[in-house]
Amino acid sequence: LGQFDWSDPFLIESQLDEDERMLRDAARAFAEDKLAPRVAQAYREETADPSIFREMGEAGLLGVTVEEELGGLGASYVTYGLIAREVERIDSGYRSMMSVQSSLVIYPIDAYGSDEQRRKYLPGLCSGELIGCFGLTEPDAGSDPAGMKTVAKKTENGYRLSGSKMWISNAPFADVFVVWAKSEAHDGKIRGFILEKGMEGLSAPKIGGKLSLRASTTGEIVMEGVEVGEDALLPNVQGLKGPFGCLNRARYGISWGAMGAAEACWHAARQYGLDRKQFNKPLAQTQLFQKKLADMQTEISLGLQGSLRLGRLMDEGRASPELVSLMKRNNCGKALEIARHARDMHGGNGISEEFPVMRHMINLETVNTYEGTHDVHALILGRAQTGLQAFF
Ligand code: TGC
Ligand code: FAD
Repeated sequence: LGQFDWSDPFLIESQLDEDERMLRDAARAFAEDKLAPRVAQAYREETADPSIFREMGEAGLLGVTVEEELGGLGASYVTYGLIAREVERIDSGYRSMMSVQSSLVIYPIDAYGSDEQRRKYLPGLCSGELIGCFGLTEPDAGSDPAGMKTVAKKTENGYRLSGSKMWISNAPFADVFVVWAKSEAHDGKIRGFILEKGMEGLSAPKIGGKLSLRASTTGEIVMEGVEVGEDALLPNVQGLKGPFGCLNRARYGISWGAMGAAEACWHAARQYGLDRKQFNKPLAQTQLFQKKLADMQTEISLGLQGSLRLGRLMDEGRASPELVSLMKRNNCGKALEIARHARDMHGGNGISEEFPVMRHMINLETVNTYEGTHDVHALILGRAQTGLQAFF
């Protein structure tokens, strides 16, 4: 039998190819050099530095699956997941900034856009010179996006959009807005539109007072009769499968990212337990502490192995949306539980910003809610195995 690697029991490292390892290492170096030094202050002051997008772009972390000619790397979905894990090891908010840009803005323009739209927006979005946001959720339509009220009315040369979006990552400093609306000219079907900063009637006020994901900026999108041309419509998709096609990719990335945050908490708790003595012995030499570490190790190893399998299936074009739900739900829920334990294992120090555990714990509350809540993904899986929908 082989050697046990406590930090990588399934030997995931040996299941990656050389390119995947190289890009993962570059992402890790970027996260440690550029993100880790800023995170405590960004979190405290609830500010996201928009120049992070350009830095991520320079490091090749945006739109990695897009073809090279349009600014991407033509890399695999496994690579995308590995990058999400490294970025979220520092903070879920930074991964959020990245995954919205890559999966929710670059992806729909690439997959559903015209050649002109792809050429116009993708190079700038991949380099981080342009910042994107994705507007699906509304004040009265969260888990049930089919209930959206935003409408696009036909005009002589295009469309007029009215409505508002809520809880939109990156919106306050976004240049490019991918917005979903019911289009009267298309029998009320949901269509995607690309809006640009500065259009008349378009504003994106910041949502302040967030107690979670404070290193990422979130806002509303307010559309008061925003006039766009025919060229703003994403021509190649209609219906909810448009936004859900994007969510499949983002949810997959989150399944890796949440495990990155969980690993950060696990490693921090292990080290803390080795360093801190109570009752004349290291905390790590107590049975309760070791049980918690064993549970963390087990769930993280299984979660990472599951995400890797899902990534391989995505690269082969064989992944189902339900499997994405299973991994997003499992890994977010498990990561949140792990972060709560890690916080506890740090004792009083666990509430200090000097240690990352409480920040991860609070962030993971959001990660467990957005992109489909833990319970909504349970209903998706329940429907898939009983044939009975229990949403309404
Ligand atoms: P349903 O009847 O199930 O489906 C309607 C149409 O959509 C298609 N579809 C999908 N297509 C591709 N992938 C998927 N995952 C799909 N899920 C559904 C489906 O085939 C159908 O197509 P068609 O052609 O037959 O019309 O729709 P429903 O209204 O019953 O949906 C229910 C439910 C709960 C599954 C769904 O609405 C849901 O998943 N709700 C959660 C909403 C959500 O995830 N919102 C995320 C907003 S974006 C965000 O949070 C970004 S945060 C990012 C960050 O900062 O990192
Ligand atoms: P609700 O749908 O009102 O759910 C409230 C509770 O009810 C949850 O526990 C849910 O599980 C439960 N529930 C709902 N329906 C059912 C049911 N049928 N049966 C049983 N229980 C149910 N959205 C975007 O479009 N773009 C973004 O960039 C974006 N970024 C976000 C960033 C942050 C920081 C946050 C917090 C949210 C973001 N969102 C974004 C929105 C996010 O996707 C929604 O918050 C999420 O989908 C849940 O919707 P809701 O908040 O309206 O909750």
